[in-house]
Amino acid sequence: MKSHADISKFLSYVLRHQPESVGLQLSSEGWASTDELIACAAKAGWRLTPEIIEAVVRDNDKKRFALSEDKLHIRAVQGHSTKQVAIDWEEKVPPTMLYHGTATRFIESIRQKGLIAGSRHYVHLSGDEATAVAVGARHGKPVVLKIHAERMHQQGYAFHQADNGVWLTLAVPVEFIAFE
Ligand code: HQG
Repeated sequence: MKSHADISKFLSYVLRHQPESVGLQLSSEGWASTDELIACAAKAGWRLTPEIIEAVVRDNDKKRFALSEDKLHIRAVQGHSTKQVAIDWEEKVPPTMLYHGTATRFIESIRQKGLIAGSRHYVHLSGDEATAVAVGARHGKPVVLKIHAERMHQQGYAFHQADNGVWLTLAVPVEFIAFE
């Protein structure tokens, strides 16, 4: 019996990163047909039902997924790396400061190159420091970088906010990062 956490990891993998690994097609906005997801997952050994999917979406700790109103489609709300997806985000004015959680081992490289998205489509930023600490701890000894988001925005850099509150921007040049 798979736990909701296992199913959430599987959904993150196919809805953000490797839909083709189970033969799934996503729209450019990231949506998959729920029925198709269930069929593709079944072939990969995952027994999902509309009820299980709804419960996983509802109970997910970070609200990683969204169902369409009619529940016929599902998507990950951020975090994508797959080329199938290119979300046409609305721009949003960010708060004065945002936070990026990373690990101490990346700091030297970040000092040189700024924050880069790597395999994902965007650099992920948090509105609060506590979330950033948790994000950084996934990679090692956490360190929180303060980002001068409002100043970036004033200089023409675009920001977006996913439905679960995560802030996204393509890259953060070094001059907008406060290392302390
Ligand atoms: C680092 C999770 C060296 C960056 C979280 C990060 C988030 C650099 C790592 C979401 C660098 C990429 C995303 C540079 C950036 N040199 N390292 N120039 N620029 N980095 O996992 O932000 O639980 O792709 O600091 O909560 O850690 O999956 O990004 O450490 O919202 O829903 O490169 O994933 O959400 O790592 O996490 P990631 P992230 P979920």
